[in-house]
Amino acid sequence: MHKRFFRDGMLILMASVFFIQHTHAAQCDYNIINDWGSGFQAEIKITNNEAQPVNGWTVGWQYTDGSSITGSWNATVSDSSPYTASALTWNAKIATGESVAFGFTGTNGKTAASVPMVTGAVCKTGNVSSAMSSSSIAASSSSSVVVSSSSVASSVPVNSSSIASSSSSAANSDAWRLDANQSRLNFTTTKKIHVVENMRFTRLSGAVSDSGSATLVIDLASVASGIAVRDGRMRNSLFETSIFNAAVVTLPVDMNALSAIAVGQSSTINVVAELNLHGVTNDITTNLKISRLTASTIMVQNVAPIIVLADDYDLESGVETLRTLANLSSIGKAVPVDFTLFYNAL
Ligand code: UQ8
Repeated sequence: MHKRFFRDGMLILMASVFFIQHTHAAQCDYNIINDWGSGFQAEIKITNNEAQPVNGWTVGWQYTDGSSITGSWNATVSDSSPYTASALTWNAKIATGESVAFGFTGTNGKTAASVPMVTGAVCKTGNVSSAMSSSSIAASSSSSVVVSSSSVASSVPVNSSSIASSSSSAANSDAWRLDANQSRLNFTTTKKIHVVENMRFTRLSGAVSDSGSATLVIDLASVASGIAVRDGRMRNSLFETSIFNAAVVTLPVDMNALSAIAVGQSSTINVVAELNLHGVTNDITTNLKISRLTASTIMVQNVAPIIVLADDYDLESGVETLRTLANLSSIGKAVPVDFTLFYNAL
């Protein structure tokens, strides 16, 4: 009898030790970064505000308005709703006081982005931090909370500190939307030292919000190099589009400076943008030429090509794989990028 009591007691004790060591308590926030009516960019941020480190995480969410995800980065995201996202090896561990965020783009089911509840064993604590965010407390809850578009309209976009600080109290409705048919984004590759080729991405989307948050989403699966076999190899072996399907550029824009440009006039501005590519985010400091073509159309161009180094985005082994596959003596890892983007006023 005593023996059994002792054994059961030990089991309970062991179970609680296991529970204490392996239960993680973090806050899971769903933040809309940009919403351009037909589509959105959002992130889920997991903040570990407990004493124990988080070792691995999976979160889930569901849209009740028909929204769907078209691209993601920094997590493995399932193909269809209800969505689940799990950690990659490099962001599985979240130390006490630290946070991990992963991003995604999608198409809106209605006319504005919705904010679902984030669920998962890791999401133990939380509170609603802004009208455009939801935080989750329930590991077992399967219902979604959707914030209506009226409350979304009065809230603040959350992104990098630079964007957040430039938009402290403004609404997040779109001011300008990318004209995907007119816009172009090209890059130039070099192989065998002297062979230079122009390539491009054919699917772009994006917007500039009233509060001055600009987003450009580049669908990496739309790479067009002029050779179909090469496109497939670049998708699979270089960009790894099954994991990182979009490259995302975000930057704060001074909306007063933008409205000061008269029709027929141009202005050159210096910007610090963030480029998220292949799971890595780096700053890009560059000059952009903005031309107001009509009252409702602007054109944004690079003043000089932006040179993207494959090594800076963890792409060097992919370039090496392409070199081997095509039996080439060399492929250059410095890639100039140029673009002409058109935006229409909303
Ligand atoms: C109003 C206002 C101001 C709004 C703001 C607007 C706004 C958002 C502005 C944007 C501002 C900004 C700062 C934008 C930044 C844009 C950038 C920099 C975007 C990044 C785009 C990107 C993802 C570029 C790709 C980068 C990269 C490192 C690519 C690597 C490419 C390489 C090296 C490819 C190698 C190809 C190759 C030679 C393959 C070999 C090959 C193969 C494999 C093959 O199979 C084959 O055929 C059989 C061949 O042919 C024979 C081959 O050659």
